[in-house]
Amino acid sequence: MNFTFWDRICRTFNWFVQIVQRTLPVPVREDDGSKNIFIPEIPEVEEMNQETTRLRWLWEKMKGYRVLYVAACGLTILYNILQLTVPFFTQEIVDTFLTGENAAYNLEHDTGRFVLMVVGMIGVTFIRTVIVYLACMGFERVSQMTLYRIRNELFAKIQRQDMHFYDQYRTGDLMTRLTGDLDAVRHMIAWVVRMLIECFTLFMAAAIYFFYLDVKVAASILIVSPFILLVTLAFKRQVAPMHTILREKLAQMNTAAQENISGNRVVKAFAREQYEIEKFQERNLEYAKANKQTVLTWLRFFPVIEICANLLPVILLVVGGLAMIDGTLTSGEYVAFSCLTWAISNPMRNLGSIMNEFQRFMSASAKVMELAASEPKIVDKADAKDHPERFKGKIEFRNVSFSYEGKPVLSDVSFTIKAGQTVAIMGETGSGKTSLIQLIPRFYDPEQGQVLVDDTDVRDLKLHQLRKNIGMATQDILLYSDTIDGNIAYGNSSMPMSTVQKYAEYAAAKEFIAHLPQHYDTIIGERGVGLSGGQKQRISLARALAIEPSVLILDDTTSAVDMETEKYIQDHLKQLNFPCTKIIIAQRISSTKDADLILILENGRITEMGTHEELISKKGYYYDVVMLQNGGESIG
Ligand code: DUT
Ligand code: MG
Repeated sequence: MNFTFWDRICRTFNWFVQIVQRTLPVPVREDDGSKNIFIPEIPEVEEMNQETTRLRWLWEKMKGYRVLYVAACGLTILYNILQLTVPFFTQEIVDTFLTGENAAYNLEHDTGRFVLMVVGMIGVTFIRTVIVYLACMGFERVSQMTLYRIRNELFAKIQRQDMHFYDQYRTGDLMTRLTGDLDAVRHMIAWVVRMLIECFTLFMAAAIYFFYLDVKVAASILIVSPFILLVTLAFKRQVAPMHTILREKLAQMNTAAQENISGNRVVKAFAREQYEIEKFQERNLEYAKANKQTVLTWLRFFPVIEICANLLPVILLVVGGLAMIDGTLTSGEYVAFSCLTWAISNPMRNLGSIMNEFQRFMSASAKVMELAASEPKIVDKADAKDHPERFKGKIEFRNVSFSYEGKPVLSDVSFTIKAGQTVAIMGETGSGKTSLIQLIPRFYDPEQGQVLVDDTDVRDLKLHQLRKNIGMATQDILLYSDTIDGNIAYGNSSMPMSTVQKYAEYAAAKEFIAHLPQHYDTIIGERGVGLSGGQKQRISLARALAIEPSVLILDDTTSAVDMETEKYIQDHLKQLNFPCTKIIIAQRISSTKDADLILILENGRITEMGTHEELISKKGYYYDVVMLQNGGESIG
């Protein structure tokens, strides 16, 4: 009988080994129904290194909550060990009071002990519930607080990034990192680790107890566990790249949704709703397919694990039954085994889900860590000069050349603007006007040459001090969904209302604000929805003026306002009650003709430079523009 039994075990072993071998090969090409997803081979050592690095990073982020976390882990171990008390009590009750030789006698004469055991069982269950509750509270608190900390850190990181970063990352991808990816990190702290400890403790405690009860039966039951471990490890390897793909598909879907929602006006203008719906459906389908692929991977392993888990009661029935017939196992011990087979099978079943979530954490944490580690290229020098006082506003470009990712935009640009002067920049679209002014507040650094403010290279100044002195109304206007007052006072939250009103008047915004339902308290929509293009430009101008900057940069700020309003704004700009150097990018001669200096940019080079009169007499680009705008007559 025994020989047949072990023979069967050996045959089962061979069968499992074959299944595992069949599931192990990587790399493989998985058919997702539309296109193949290539699963790359990940070197084992590198995989282990990545896992340690990410877990170490997580541990680092849990600083301040580590004691609580370890306590929660300890409580998890404790309540799982306490699970064993139930079969222990059951075994005692069955053997002593229900099935033993003296069961009836014991029950009659030792009722106190019987009651004590039943009460003990209930008491331990109650204590276990309290411990489970405390452990869950601990895990939740640590995970939420760690998540809160990481999210704040990431947001601060994003805030301090430079333009290169924003050129590189898309909003939808960043949003995925701040939401879905971080949730996977939280899940790791709150669920994966807890389940891992739970499974391990339960399994080990049950295994030890099994061996204490009967070595042969215990060994027979536990023989399947190494297979489960192998199968789970094989699954973990195969599912790892799936999660990387899944996460990418989610980010792509989020990006599509975000870009579409923020660009909804363009969609409507071109009646492209159906096209956009189909585009989104495509991304959504890709994400669903990647999800399905991941689930299918699990489903290939699932039957093996399920068969193993379901084998346990059968093994117990056969081996335990035989042992009982042999008289080496009591009924109580059999019941104890029976009560605890779930403590072996459940961890086996759960291991797959745990590995799945662990791999989700791995791909998500890679994205989060990448963001956390990214450093802006444009930062303060270690020995940056302190310049707390107001800047005078002298600006100089010395042989400046600049390019975007290797694409030349400015070449050898040199000019000087004295403090308090007004300079106009003109040039064809794409000639580099916006790029040029972006070098002054160091949105980008030049590749060659120097940009100097008050005779100091901007790279030697403190970014914060430099930018505080520059008021900018950008070409692409972004207003916040806040009140008109909040938008104008954006540069300084404690700005008095009188200042807000004064600069709204300078920017010719006073009148239309007076017609808004709540005047300065009117809340405008995202990106200034509810205002006309010209109104938005005027709020943006008022916002730049309100910080009373040393250098005022206006990039096409009056392009959408009528000639009369533009004249009004120009007049007010001439009479500002604070010293200010003005750089005005404009296409209309009316905006540029009174400037102290006019620069003409062509293909990133300054081709003309001088006053209105000087440039007229040059009869170049400026002269042509003047003639065009005045119907063939030059204005003096
Ligand atoms: N460019 C890039 N990447 C950017 C921005 C611009 O490659 O992020 C290119 C487009 C263009 C050149 O740089 O060929 C100059 O662009 P800029 O915006 O400086 O031109 P502009 O003179 O301000 O044009 P517009 O009058 O249309 O505002
Ligand atoms: Mg521009």
